[in-house]
Amino acid sequence: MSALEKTQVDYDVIVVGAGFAGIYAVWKAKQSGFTVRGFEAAPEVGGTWYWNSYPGARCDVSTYSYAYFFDPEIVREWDWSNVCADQTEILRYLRFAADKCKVNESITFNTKVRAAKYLESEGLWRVTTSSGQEYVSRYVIMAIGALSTPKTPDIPGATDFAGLKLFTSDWPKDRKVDLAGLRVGVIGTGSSGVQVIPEVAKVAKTVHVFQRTANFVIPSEAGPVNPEQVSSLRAEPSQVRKDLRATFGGNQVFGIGEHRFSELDERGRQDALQRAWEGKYIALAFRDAHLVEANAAISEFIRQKMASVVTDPWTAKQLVPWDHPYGGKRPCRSDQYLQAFNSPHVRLLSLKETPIVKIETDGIQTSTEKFELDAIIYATGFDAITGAVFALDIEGLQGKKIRESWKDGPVNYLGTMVHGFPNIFFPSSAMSPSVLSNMATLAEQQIDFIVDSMLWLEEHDHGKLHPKAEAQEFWQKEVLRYAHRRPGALTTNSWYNGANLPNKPRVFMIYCGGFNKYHELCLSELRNDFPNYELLQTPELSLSAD
Ligand code: NA7
Repeated sequence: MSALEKTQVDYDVIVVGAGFAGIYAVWKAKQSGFTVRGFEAAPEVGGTWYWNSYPGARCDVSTYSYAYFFDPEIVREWDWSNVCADQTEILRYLRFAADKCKVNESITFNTKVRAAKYLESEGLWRVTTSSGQEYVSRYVIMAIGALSTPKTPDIPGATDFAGLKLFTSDWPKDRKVDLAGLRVGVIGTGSSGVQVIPEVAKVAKTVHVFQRTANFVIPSEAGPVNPEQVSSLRAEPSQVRKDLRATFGGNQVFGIGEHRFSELDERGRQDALQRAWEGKYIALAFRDAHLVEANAAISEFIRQKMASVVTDPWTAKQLVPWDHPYGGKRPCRSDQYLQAFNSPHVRLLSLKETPIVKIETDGIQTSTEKFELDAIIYATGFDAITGAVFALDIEGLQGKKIRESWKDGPVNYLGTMVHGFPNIFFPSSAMSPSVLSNMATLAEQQIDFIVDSMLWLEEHDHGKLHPKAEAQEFWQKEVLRYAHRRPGALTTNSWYNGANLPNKPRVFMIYCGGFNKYHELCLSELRNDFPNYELLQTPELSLSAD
């Protein structure tokens, strides 16, 4: 009896996760003639937009780009209420898209995948859920997200607190959280903290914000949608899709400065900065905004703007990020965050000056003061990009675990496939344009690349594909080469490079060569029969030493 006869294949494709990428993956794979099963830990679709349901949660990429464009009907039938939609609206949108594409029937909800093991002699994957059920497939798409494994609070006494403990990354869904009249502490001032703090300040008796590192906070692009813009998107969605893939960031930008930094005198630079501020394109105030000197001018301009909003001089100084350039950490967007600190019941604590000593049953003790609290909100971030991969037990050729392959940091080729792990794909993961691009555009582009790769394999005797070790090494160098060019990428403590977790390898995990370039590289593999990959036939023959 042959190996193939021994193991029954349940599905051609297993898709793990039902966020932006997972929903599209299930649809696209089905459309392409594959049998598909999706697994999702949550009770419904949404991914990030399901879990992060804290008050104030909002996308800071505009809905003109942060949306699906594969289906003209979705584009034409959905009306966004805001240029930057909030979490409730994006979740409704994803439900709508999933219904429209009839993907729910192909997804098993409330089911976490625990492990995926490559059955080498059969060339198949065995996927195990946390309840122990096993399914065998020929391909696996790990659409598990880049920011889906929250960081556990690493503060002494965190479990002792007897009051209300809330996490922005897992906000309660079964009840309305009422913070009215409560004394609330918020730990963390990244995008989630910046968004939740003003909302909490609207109802709480007091808000104490425990800040470890200040972040750049610039005005939001949120506001009423422009009907003309919407009409133009609806006219030819497939063209929009193409156009987005030809941009540097996978999104439409609000504007870009007319001149290079180097062409202008000091007066001209200040004028350009002010124009960009008013036009909401401050990050692109100059044509060469990516250069260190231009970035330094942009950073300084934003610092001044931020400080000017806050009345109390000490608080203003603490809220301004002096220790990194703009873009070194993920910039936050809000029109209410800095302003909230002008309210008498909102107080900033700088953990650089007075660190938290411990959390106690009734509050937080810093090195100088005790704060009695009714609720603590943790907005402390994620084990970004690699966390979701390591949360699974993934075993490839010759029993090698992905944990082992990635022990010094993630390695892959074109951000989707890992040497030694045939026919398993990782969209939205490490070494892709990832979180420095528009994740919705990326989801569609990567899933197209992945499904086209699977179709190519179908035409090549159902072979198994994985990148060559040398292609992976090349890509690692390429990611680093572009990181060197990005101000602050290698010098700032950020979750972009693993610095937000102790013992995490310090590796910059995002490809910054541009979405357009990335897309072209993917297409070139498809057009040239995957020159940087190894095609294995069952039984597997080789795994290059790495
Ligand atoms: P972030 O951006 O990682 O922010 C987490 C914040 O929590 C950040 O200010 C951290 O300070 C702070 N933090 C983490 N651990 C601690 C401890 N132990 N003590 C004090 N402060 C701490 O996560 P977000 O959820 O805000 O945003 C993630 C992304 O989600 C966002 O960029 C969007 O893409 C959506 P630090 O900077 O590490 O000093």
